Amino acid sequence: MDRFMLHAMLQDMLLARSFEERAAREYTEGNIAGFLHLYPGEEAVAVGVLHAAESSDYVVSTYREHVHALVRGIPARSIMAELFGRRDGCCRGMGGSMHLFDRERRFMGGYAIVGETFPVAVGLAYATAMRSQPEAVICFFGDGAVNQGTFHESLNMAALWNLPVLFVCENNHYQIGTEIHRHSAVSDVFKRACGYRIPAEKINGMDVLRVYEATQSALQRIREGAGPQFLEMETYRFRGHSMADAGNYRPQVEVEAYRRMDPLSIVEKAEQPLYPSAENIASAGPDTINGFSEHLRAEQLINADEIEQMKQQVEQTVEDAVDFARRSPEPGMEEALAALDCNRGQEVLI
Ligand SMILES: Cc1ncc(C[n+]2csc(CCOP(=O)(O)OP(=O)(O)O)c2C)c(N)n1
Ligand SMILES: [Mg+2]
Repeated sequence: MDRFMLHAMLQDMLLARSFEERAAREYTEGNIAGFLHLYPGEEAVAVGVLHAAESSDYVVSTYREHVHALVRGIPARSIMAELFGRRDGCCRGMGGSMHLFDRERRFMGGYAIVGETFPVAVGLAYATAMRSQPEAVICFFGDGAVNQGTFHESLNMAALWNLPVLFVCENNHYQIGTEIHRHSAVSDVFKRACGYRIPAEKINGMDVLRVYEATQSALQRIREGAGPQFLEMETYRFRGHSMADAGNYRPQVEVEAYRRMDPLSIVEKAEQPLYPSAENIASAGPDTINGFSEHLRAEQLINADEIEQMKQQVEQTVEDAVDFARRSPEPGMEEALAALDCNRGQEVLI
């Protein structure tokens, strides 16, 4: 992987973290209403997967989708304005945090219903297959979604029809407050794909390079006609499920241990254990500076000044996004009514 790409990945991870932490602040100040599900801790998944994708691929995501949208290239300004419910947001302020959408960038939505992404992705993949295009559909979902009926129906159809879908499970071990072994009979999520003869792999989702490589190979197989592929990304959210959830059901030691595996700072290539062991916690030490950026520095692929510059750029981008959102007007009733009507008689094959 070239230097330029590594820098872009680091920059996107820094932007993602900063954007989300700022969104949390704006929420507590009352500038963002409704639900707000944040992504800190999981950045390596969105960044690794979407850097391996082509701009012609489609992306479908959940309600925890701001970072997928950002990495896909939707400007921070129009995402922040959407969170603020303003007219200059990517859905003109009428979608909000859980419903980002950008047809031009083939970002086919955040969806609030758990398991809703599967049939949407399969439908898109079917359309793609009918047109014989070398495009893939990337379908993000959480570990909680694999217990929905849509998961099984969609995987079956995708395999049966050899559709170009990459299923990406963001296994952060929790479905709101319920830990995976309490909600799923099989907690190795990737094993479920075997039931539909879909090749599947478990990946360390805290390691952006590993995520990138695994995605690149899976997408290549899809483009060669191998049909659907499945990647389980083991990751962790540092915050609660949403801003309404303090996440107190998790042992503090667990949160701390995962923070020490921060994807922005991870250096080890080895697979991380499913849950942090006592040795893991003890050996992690208090300092996470030996990180992804440290790894790039050690390889002489970046220097301290460049990292500092990147951080400043990211802060400016986020500040500018908030400023833009604040200045943008709210949509009016007429626009809301027009939006309700806009699809009537215009069903199209995308
Ligand atoms: C069909 C349905 N049932 C319940 C909910 C309420 N709900 C919202 S998020 C969520 C947990 C989903 O967890 P997971 O899929 O692991 O995603 P994560 O939030 O961890 O990213 C639930 C149960 C919903 N939105 N849709
Ligand atoms: Mg989860």
